Amino acid sequence: MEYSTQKFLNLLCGEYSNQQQAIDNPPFFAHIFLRYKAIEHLKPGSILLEQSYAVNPTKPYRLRMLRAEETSTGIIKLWNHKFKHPEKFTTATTNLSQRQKINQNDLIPLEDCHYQLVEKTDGYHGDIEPGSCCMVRRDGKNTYLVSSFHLQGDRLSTLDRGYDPETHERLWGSIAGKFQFIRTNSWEAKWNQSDTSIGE
Ligand code: CYC
Repeated sequence: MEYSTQKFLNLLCGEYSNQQQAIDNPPFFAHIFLRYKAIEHLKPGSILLEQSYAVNPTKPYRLRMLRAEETSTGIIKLWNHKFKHPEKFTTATTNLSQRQKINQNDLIPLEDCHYQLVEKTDGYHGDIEPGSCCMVRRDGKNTYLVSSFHLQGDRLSTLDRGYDPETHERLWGSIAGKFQFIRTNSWEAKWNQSDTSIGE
């Protein structure tokens, strides 16, 4: 893996909470935990992302596999995947034996939803790859995603919103701006295989 990708993943991996924001602004921001955990036995750069509500931390509401890869232009690309059976991996971020059961066949690539990250003087900025249109079906409607991500030190902020393809009206996502997380715990970004391995 490229040094810059490793450096980004070293910073990213860990647990995050937006507790302060949820306390300050309860009607607009649910209290959420994020966990980014290396999946040690998969290809280097493979990360498990878990999102859960603090009121129900053992039942994540979203589970994704992100795979980081550096492009020739120095941009870090994150390939996004969902799980065929997320209910099989609800404790996988913290439970090694459950995590070890994840294999390539459990994953579904989310086409046109790849992310890209650029390092600037004030940290890492990310969004959906330019030119791609990530369609998200929610509440029976198709929407296109507009998303942003910023990681600087122990602060991570995200904004995900879905819009109607015809009217461009916002159909879901935060009304009151970005979710603002603080990293509460850091985890190693380390994989079993060497970088040159072709294993998945
Ligand atoms: C959707 N959020 C998405 C999608 C992407 C991201 C790519 C569409 C594909 C998918 O379903 O995964 C965001 N992907 C990212 C980001 C990175 C990445 C930021 C960089 C690490 O690789 N999102 C949040 C809030 C939470 C939220 C904490 C608000 C409650 O960051 C919600 N994201 C959210 C929802 C969707 C979504 C509700 C629509 C898809 C769904 O229903 O799961």
